[in-house]
Amino acid sequence: MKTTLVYPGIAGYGFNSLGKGMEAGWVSHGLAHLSAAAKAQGFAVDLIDLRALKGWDAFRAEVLRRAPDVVGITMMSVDYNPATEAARIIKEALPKTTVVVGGPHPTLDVAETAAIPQFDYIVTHEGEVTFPKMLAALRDGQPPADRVIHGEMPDLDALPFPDRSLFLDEWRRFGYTLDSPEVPFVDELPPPFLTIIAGRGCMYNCSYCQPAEKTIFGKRVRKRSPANIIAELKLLRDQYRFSSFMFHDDCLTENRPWVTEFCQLYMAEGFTQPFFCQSRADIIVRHEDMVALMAQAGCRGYFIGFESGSDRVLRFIRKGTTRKINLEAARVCRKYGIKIWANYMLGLPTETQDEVRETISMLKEMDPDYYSPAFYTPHPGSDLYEYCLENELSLIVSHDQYRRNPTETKIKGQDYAFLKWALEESQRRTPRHRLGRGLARAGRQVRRYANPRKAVHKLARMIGMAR
Ligand code: B12
Ligand code: SF4
Repeated sequence: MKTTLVYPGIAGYGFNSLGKGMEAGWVSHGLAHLSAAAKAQGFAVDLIDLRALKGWDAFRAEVLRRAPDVVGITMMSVDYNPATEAARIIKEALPKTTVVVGGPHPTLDVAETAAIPQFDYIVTHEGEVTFPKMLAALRDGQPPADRVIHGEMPDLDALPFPDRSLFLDEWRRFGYTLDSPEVPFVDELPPPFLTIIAGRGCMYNCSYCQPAEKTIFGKRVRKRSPANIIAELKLLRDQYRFSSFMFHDDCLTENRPWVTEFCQLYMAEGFTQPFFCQSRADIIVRHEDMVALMAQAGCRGYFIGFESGSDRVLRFIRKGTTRKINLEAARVCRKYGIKIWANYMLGLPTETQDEVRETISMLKEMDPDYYSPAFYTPHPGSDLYEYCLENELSLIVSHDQYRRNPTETKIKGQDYAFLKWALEESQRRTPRHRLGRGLARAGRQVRRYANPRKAVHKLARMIGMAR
């Protein structure tokens, strides 16, 4: 009984994109967990990662070569087109193969997923308990009676660690050799770099996101214990000698006792590798001592969803923060040497140009280390998506457009020429900030390479005196 999992994440960079940034260089923890759970029950599992292939002909050839009995496809809303095309090709090439789909989109829009006849089974919610049970039932000639199956919620600490080799072996087969298991993305996180996920769900209620997460993972946030994470990190240290890593959790810092215990264990076990995680401005301001502890343990950066510099817009999206809190959070991060990866959105429904300008001025004042702007994109499963549908505001015509990248028009009534200007302006540093950053970078050059000439040149470039 052979099982092949399919990762269809090519909506962003297309085929043959492996290694080109986060979207094309990170493993899917969903599939890695499914693989580990199925292997633990004795099933043979491999992977076809569309990002590693040259095109659909190559996919068909891979499917025929492997001839799996069961294929499991994961699917975010943005993956709908490649995931359905993959299912179509599988059924055409191997009509007897059972195709199972799961992931965020099948959970959030069961009806649309069920309308695709090539999906024999649709598993909603979490898959680690249910998928191996399905495989056993199929192997024993007793296929499940229902086409749509509600996945059982697992005990996270009881799960085997995610099977990274599923991805890494497959990538290696395609000649992808990097000095890192996953693609690093900032100077502060040197290779070998890895991603890890400590829990599921989020207790907050931002309208552009929820209730999607609560629908998929349940209302209560569940975390692996700090000891369980440390055990995985020890294994990863032995296997990959990682130099840095990043937590994928939606908001790692929401559970203060968990964070405290993790940091203490991390330091006690002798880990010094730097890491990034996601946090929120209000948490950072409220728990400065926790920020200090995290910095001491090795946290070098927070991804923070500042989203807007307008209090009216922040209320509208139920962010639970204010412009003042956003700015204060940035100050706290600076104080403890934590880099700021600023996520923010432009072109939200009801947002005026004056409010967009408030976001620009907030970013100028904040001077984040990394800018991560998005044109607001309505995502299925969120309240703001429903609002956009009810008010006929969505300009999205294909699932491929469910990307936050600021390249396409998304919302009726927004002036995208203005938003493109805002996008650039929001990232333009003031001369004072440019100079400050030039000095800091030059200092780093001197320290890192002991090369004062290079450092002086870098500084001259920063202030526009050299090319
Ligand atoms: C890490 C992450 C990323 C990473 C890595 C993604 C990856 N390769 O997994 C990066 C940064 C690349 C990323 C990018 C994007 N992401 Co993202 N991401 C996440 C995040 C925070 C964690 C994912 C994760 O590992 N979860 C934990 C695992 C265990 O859960 P899981 O993958 O859902 O899998 C479980 C079940 O769904 C199910 N399952 C999944 N697949 C299958 C298959 C079968 C056969 C079965 C039986 C079961 C099953 O079983 C799994 C185990 O229980 C989630 C939010 C979240 N907390 O999940 C958002 C999330 C998945 N991302 C989201 C979005 C919107 C995006 C982007 C479109 C954003 C953008 N840039 O525009 C891109 C799209 C990338 C692409 N495919 O082209 C949305 C998806 C919403 C939707 N309606 O689809 C989420 C839910 C966040 C949110 N609330 O908005 N993302
Ligand atoms: S946007 Fe972030 S903080 Fe808000 S509900 Fe979603 S995951 Fe939680």
